[in-house]
Amino acid sequence: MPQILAQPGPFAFVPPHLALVVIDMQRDFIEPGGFGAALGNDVTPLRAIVPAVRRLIDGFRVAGLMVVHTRECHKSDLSDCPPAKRLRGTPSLRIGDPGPMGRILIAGEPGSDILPALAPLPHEVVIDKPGKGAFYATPLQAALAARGITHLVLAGVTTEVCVQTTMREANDRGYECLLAEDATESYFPRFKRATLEMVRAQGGIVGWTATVDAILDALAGAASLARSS
Ligand code: C5J
Repeated sequence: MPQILAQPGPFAFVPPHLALVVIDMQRDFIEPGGFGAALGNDVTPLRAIVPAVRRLIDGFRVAGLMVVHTRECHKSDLSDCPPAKRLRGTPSLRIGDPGPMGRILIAGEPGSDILPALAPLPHEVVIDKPGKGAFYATPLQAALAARGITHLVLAGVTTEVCVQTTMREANDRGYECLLAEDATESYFPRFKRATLEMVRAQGGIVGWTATVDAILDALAGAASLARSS
């Protein structure tokens, strides 16, 4: 069985059952004027992972494996945004308020778009999610089940919020999960470091972590194994 060189140990997978889930690489989190910036964050560190996320997506596409993209966004009438979520944060610019990229975190507004460099292909699954986790109130589990997916590689932003929440949701649903270390980022470097440590602690209590290079090497190795057998 192919393996990714990971921590706390090798991550074994069978290629057709492995999918990539790219979390919330949206303008609202990564560009100035969106939700992330409205919360007072410096968004520039998040932009730095775009090339690594792109390499990962390309590797999965070349291998013919499933790629899923998620977007954190809400209906325009905010009926799927509980006040407990909307009223937290900065009063000056809340979810649904007009901002430089349209209404903040609202589906269909320019800010909720995935960055053009990482745009989904027409056949790829795009999940709009009202929560931090990608399984809550979405068809993600059904989409993965329809393709027989059992193993997930996760990437995207932010590491300790939507990425970690999704990874924990997936772990509880029985998926084997690996977080791509250099294809995820946080506004807070120490939160990213802590998340990576938490995930792989205690023998991989939430899953595995590995670099993009290690993941791509394993995908290439699996492809050459398939060709030679
Ligand atoms: C946040 C996310 N940080 N995509 N969303 O609110 O991590």
